[in-house]
Amino acid sequence: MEQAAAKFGAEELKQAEEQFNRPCNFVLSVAKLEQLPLTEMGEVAFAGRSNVGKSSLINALFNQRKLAKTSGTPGRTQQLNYFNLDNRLHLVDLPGYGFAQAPEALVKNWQKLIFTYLQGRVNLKRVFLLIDSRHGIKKVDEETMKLLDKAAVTYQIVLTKIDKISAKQLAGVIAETKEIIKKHGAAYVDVLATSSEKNLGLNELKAEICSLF
Ligand SMILES: Nc1nc2c(ncn2[C@@H]2O[C@H](COP(=O)(O)OP(=O)(O)OP(=O)(O)O)[C@@H](O)[C@H]2O)c(=O)[nH]1
Ligand SMILES: [Mg+2]
Repeated sequence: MEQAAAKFGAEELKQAEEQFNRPCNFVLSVAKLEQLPLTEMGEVAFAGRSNVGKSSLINALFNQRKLAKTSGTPGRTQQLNYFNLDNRLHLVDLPGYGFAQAPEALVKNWQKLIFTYLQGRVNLKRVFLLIDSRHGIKKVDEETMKLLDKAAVTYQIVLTKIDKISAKQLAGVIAETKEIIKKHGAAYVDVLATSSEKNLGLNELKAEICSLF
């Protein structure tokens, strides 16, 4: 399918927005795979480099400021954080990858946790792979994409922080991103463009999530 042009109609976007106004709450932080919740409930996960805006996006989706902890310091989220939306689905905030300033052993530990989770979690319906719209897809992101292709986990690229770039730059990064996506078997063709700060593209993302459940 081509472009987000009008993938969802006004009514669908409104319904999706309403779904996300339902009660949401933090469930638990998972530091070890054994702690993953045993549940039938489906989930979507937010992955991406440190500081790309995963936690901010989850807060913006829930229309809350402090549900997921955010920070200007990369590496803020160090565990898999589970949030429950209306007892229907879980949103999972993942620790960022590609952040090397923490002690090496710690970094290795998170990465193992994230990647084992991404490859093995049956409940996982889709991964939203966040990419900073100012930088586009980097090598480390492509490595994650390859891993997701291999694990056959469907993932969708979500550009973040689009309030920081011009419309022209955004069009450029979307075009570049779509070219890269073509090389990846498990990547979903539509690219979403969002700003948690300025509330842009959030209803489209909500509609994508709702369409999975
Ligand atoms: N301008 C702008 N800044 C944003 C946006 N989203 C996040 N930020 C900022 O980016 C920084 C990192 O945001 P986080 O949400 O903590 O990033 P994260 O991906 O969860 O980072 P880790 O937990 O370290 O992996 C914070 O300073 C946010 O305020 C956005 O849409 N626009
Ligand atoms: Mg975070």
